[in-house]
Amino acid sequence: MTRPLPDKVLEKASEHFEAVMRPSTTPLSDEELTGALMDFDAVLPTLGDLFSADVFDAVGGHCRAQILANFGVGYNHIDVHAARAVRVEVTNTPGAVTDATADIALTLMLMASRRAGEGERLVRSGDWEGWHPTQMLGQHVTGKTLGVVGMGRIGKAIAKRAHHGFDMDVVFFNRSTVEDAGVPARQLETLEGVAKTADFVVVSVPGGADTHHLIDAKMFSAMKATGVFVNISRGDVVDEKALVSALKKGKIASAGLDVYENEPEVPQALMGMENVVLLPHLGTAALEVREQMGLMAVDNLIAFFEGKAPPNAV
Ligand code: 8YV
Repeated sequence: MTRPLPDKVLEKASEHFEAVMRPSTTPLSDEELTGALMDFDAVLPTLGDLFSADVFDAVGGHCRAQILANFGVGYNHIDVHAARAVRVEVTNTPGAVTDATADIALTLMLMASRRAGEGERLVRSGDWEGWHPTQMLGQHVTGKTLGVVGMGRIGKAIAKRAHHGFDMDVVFFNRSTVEDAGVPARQLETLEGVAKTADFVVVSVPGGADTHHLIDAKMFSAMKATGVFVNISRGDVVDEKALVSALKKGKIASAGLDVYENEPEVPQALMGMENVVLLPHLGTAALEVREQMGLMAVDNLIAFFEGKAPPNAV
């Protein structure tokens, strides 16, 4: 285990394996990445541990690891093709992350549209001069249109919350046809269509080469000037420079971000904007959720070493 994980995860892993938990919270160094593959039968990595093709190359024929049981649904930090080439199985933890990540999407939608971050800063600064009828007016949420980019498990959970909780209409873009979005929702043919129609655009696609800068200047130009943009997926899905420029030029009204292109770096320009809500990748940051993710990763290891197909092979 490459990072400290909740106690329950180590306990369960220790019932089945000789489990070692690395005490550091930082990503594995290059040396540690190759060491993990050469010295352990299985690795339970997390976001930030870059198992790139170069790492697999460097290990060459000395790879002892047979499986990388990723802690998290997103596995764009693991080169799955390179892993397969040396017969290393890769698994992830879908399902465990869905509701918590959707909750953070709604948190960002509400905070960005109702100016909650800005308001909190005002109170804490001691400069609040009291209520008046036109103080800090944000945008109404109920009844607006939500545009989801990527209608997978998390996209559907976001749509469900928006539809049932906030009477929102839902439109979405997805590369394949989605027969059942779980709530009444209209699949649009283009990203631009979603940008033009929605009051809130929320991105919930996997990261990696296929979706790199999927959200670009063209997308922001197509959005309404009152539009709220939210990203809870991966930072590299969004061209951050284009986002900064769209916010500066008033092409969109506000943004809520949980993820960034080069975490933990956040563009200085975004830090200076009152209409941007910035969270430190909190998508699944709740104890029960992190326990569930860890237990699911361990279940994958157990199945694998019992000679069965791991339930969440990617
Ligand atoms: C996790 C996430 O905390 O599951 C994911 O893909 O983005 C996060 O919420 C992270 O991946 C843990 O490795």
